[in-house]
Parts: sequence; structure tokens; C-alpha cells
Amino acid sequence: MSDRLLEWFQNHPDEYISGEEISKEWNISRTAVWKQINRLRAKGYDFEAVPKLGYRLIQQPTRLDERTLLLKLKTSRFGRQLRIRSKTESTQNEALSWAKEGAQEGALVLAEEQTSGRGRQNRPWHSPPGKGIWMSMVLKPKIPLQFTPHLTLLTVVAVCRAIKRVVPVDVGIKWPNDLLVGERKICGILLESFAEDERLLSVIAGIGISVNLDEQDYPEGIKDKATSLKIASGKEIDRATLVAEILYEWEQLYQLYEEQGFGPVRTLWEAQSITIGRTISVNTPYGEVNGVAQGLDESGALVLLGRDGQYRKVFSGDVHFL
Ligand code: BTX
Repeated sequence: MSDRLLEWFQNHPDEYISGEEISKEWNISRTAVWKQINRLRAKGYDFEAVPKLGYRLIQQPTRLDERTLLLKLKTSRFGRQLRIRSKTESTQNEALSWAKEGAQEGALVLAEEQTSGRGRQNRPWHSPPGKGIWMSMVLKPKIPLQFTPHLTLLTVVAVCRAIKRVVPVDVGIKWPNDLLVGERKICGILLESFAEDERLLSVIAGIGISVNLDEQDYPEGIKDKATSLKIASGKEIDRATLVAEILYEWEQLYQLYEEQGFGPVRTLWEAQSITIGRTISVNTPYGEVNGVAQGLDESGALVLLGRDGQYRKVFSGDVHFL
């Protein structure tokens, strides 16, 4: 049904059609009309709704396409091997299969929509079609297994810098891997490592950015915690430009890390952080730790100063601002 309705709108670009006319033409109730319009909105189509005139299609989703993206790339390795899917369970799974088939470092999988996008601890990552950047890249770092947290911090710094270049929003890093605007999450990063006999074989680095989502695109439960670059900046963002900028920042920082180690990443992370100096509580696998966030240690752990004057390090967990 929504396909035929969409076809009508696409064939009549400047025309309004009222809910009543749609309901008669397609023999459905007015509630069903409203549901179909909302279904199309969730896919990235935007409608103007004018009382007495009806609906008019004003915007169609811009699709990510390989040619446009490759033309924008400024990298030598990152994103040069590229797969763009219209729908997939999770780009993490696709990138991992590709890595096993022999994909090179920098191979990138992007999807318009994920049906089972995941965050840390298998939490769902909401990935509706046409509006976000849902992507995973194959990394093959020559570092000891225990240094993989460096890569999460490196990735979040690169994404933060790229967003700041493309979109005028005040975005900051919440340890370890979230980007927030105000108190709301705009981006999450998930790194999954694959090792054999303590030797790191590959890391699949997943990035999810809420780019052009509107308020109504978020389900209950996320609505009050998340926001998008479009909502925060008030304008639609060209996703290909942002992807190209992220890959550029990411590759530059990765090279710097290969040459100079964690030091420069740590400095850049601390400069973009909204965690340092705040009193926080961290839910770690070993219980809750409270204190004022001081900075990162050389392994990437967050150092907290407790009220008892003791310094404590946390290696993983969820941060809450107190
Ligand atoms: P996380 O566990 O830190 O965050 C998950 C939480 O983020 C959810 O519980 C929810 O509250 C919130 N959330 C879910 N969806 C969104 C969204 N679209 N925008 C803002 N907040 C949201 C963070 O995990 C890591 C997420 C990585 C996602 C990428 S997408 C490409 C790749 N494929 C895949 O399956 N995962 C990664």
C-alpha cells in the first residue's frame, strides 16, 4: 500500500492530496492513511500537511551511493573497499564476514537500515532507514590485545572532530564511547575484537550516528535520551560528506597512533571530553565507582578521585553524571 501511495506522490510532485481523497481512492480508513504517511516519514520521506489541502511530498531520502562517496573520499586506505547495503541485520556482522573472507584494513560496510543494530552488551541500536550513518570498518592493528580500548577512544575522537567540521553543534565525548549534544546521545561506537592465542586478528569498529532523524523517528525509551544532528543544528546534513570527513580524521589519527602511540589520542580525547572534571558514577562489572573524573591513564582507563581521596581506575562501564 505505502509503495503505491508513494508512487502517486512521486508522479505528482507539486500536488496536494487530502486524507479523504486517499481514503476513497485506496479504500482505507482515515486512520490507515495517517499510518501510511507516518510509515513513509519513518523511511525518510517528508510531507507538508496543510489543512483543507492535504499532504504534499516535499522531500525524499537521499541515498548513500558508492560513486558519490568515493568521489568525496580524501583517504588512502579507509573506505577504499566499500559495500553499501540498503538493509542488513548489522553492519558489524557483514564487516566480520568480509574480514574472514580477506577484506583489507579499511574495508567499510555502510547500511541504510539495520534490523538488528547493536550497542554494547547487546543493547539494541535503533537504525531506521535513510537517516543515519550506520557503518562498520575492518581494522587490523598491530598492537597487543590489551591496547584495544585505545582504538575505541581514537575512533570517538575522530568522529567528534569530523562532526565539528561539518555541523555547527557543540558535541562532546562521554567516556568511553558516546558523543553527546547537551545530555543527549547522538552517536555510539562499538568495537568488537577477534583474537587467536592472545594475538589480535581484526577489530570491527562500528559507528552509529543519528544524523537526520526527526523526533518522531525515535521509539519510546530512547526519545528522551537521544537526539540527532538535524534536530540539534536545525538543518539536514549530507551524510556522504560526513562519512568522508570521519574517514579522513580517522585515518589521520590512526596513522598518528601507529607512529606515536596513545599519547596524542589521549590529549585530543581529553580536550573534547565532557566527562573530565565532573562528578560521576560508573557502573562497572565489579560494582559502582563514584568520584570526580580526572583523565585517562596510558591504557585508556578513566581515573577517578573519590571523596576518600583515593584514585581509582575504571576500564569499562556506563557513566552517569551526578
Ligand atoms: P551503547 O550500549 O553505549 O548504547 C546503546 C544505547 O543507546 C541504547 O540502549 C539506547 O539508549 C541508545 N540508542 C539506541 N539507538 C540510538 C540512536 N539511534 N541514537 C541515539 N541513541 C541511541 C553504543 O552502544 C554503540 C552503538 C553502535 C552502533 C553501530 S551502528 C553500526 C554498527 N552496527 C551495529 O550493529 N552496531 C554498530
